Amino acid sequence: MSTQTFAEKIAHAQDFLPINGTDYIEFYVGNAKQAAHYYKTAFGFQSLAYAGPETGVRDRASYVLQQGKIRLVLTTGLKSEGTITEHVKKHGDGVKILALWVDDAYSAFEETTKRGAKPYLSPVTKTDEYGEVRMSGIYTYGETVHMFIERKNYSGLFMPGYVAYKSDYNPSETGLLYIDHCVGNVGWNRMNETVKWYEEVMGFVNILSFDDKQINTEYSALMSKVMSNGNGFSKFPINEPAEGKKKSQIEEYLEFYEGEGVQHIAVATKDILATVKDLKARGVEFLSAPPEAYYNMMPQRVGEIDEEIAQLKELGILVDCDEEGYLLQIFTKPVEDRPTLFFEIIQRKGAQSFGAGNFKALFESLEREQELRGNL
Ligand code: TYF
Ligand code: FE
Repeated sequence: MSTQTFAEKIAHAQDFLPINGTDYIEFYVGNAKQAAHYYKTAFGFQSLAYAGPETGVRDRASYVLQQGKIRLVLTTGLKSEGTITEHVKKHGDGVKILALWVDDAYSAFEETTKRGAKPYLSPVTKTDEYGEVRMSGIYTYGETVHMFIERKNYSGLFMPGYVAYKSDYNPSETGLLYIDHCVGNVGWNRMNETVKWYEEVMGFVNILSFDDKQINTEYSALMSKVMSNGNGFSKFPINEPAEGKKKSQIEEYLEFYEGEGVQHIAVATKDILATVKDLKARGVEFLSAPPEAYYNMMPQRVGEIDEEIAQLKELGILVDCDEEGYLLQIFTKPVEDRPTLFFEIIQRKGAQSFGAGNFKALFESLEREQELRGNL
């Protein structure tokens, strides 16, 4: 382990692409109305904005939900033909767009495409009575897209083209605050290329790496490298499968998603005990708790923590530490029938790492599930 702090590691990042954080995450799904209901009911997202036939959009319907600083857009195609429906046919429900809040969407497009990014959307300015939003987009791994959103002068709910999504059904929030990181799974031997892409095209730096020796347990094999921008607001770990005793969980993802894509979205809370209790009561399914031994070892492994271990154990929450502090995390089961996208709930207490010390404990339970699906 390096002794450099997180701040020292990201100090080398380049600043041709200033990013203020995640703007929104857009899912392409088979039924956006039901997906919106699920994210409201199960995760406590609030109704924000809507676009669809009622607002003059003929080919799609999009529901925008918000909680803390997190915005989710759930989009479905309304015709058998079209990019949304085709995306869903191939990948199932999944993340299409990781949108980044930038200072300048035009320069973001120019700076990244001149460094080799494949264009998705040339810069456009959209206006309504609340001001203007400027946006552009480029492809990252697979069919996944980074949109650049500039909203300096915009006071509307979401962006031009959307109206208020009014609903009488408003379940309470669950304490989700912001996107901590989003992880991508890439194909065999695609790690180096992808890391180089984030370095060269986005000006990011590689702040952490785990090779297949560290993550090649009896249970799974993968490599992971974390890419971060210069202020740490935008963090994209990348996973590549590795050869192991059994089929890598990353390979299982690639088969079922039929390509590269977003593996998990990590959302931050400042009270993981309350958040996870609430999510469980609403029917969110988490990976099974690690074995008893994991919690017996915890005082030795992570030292003193604020939380009661008995409570962590009851909820199956994992703890890991680094030189700067500790973190608490837990992973949901995949949120679709294909074993693809899942969520992570994370609370940081100083630690800026990602829980590598939990890999083995997690993989044990992940692969208990993989085995049940007959894919081991
Ligand atoms: O984003 C990441 O890289 C971590 C990976 O028990 C991870 O979420 C996976 C499982 C685990 C700890 C960390
Ligand atoms: Fe994570």
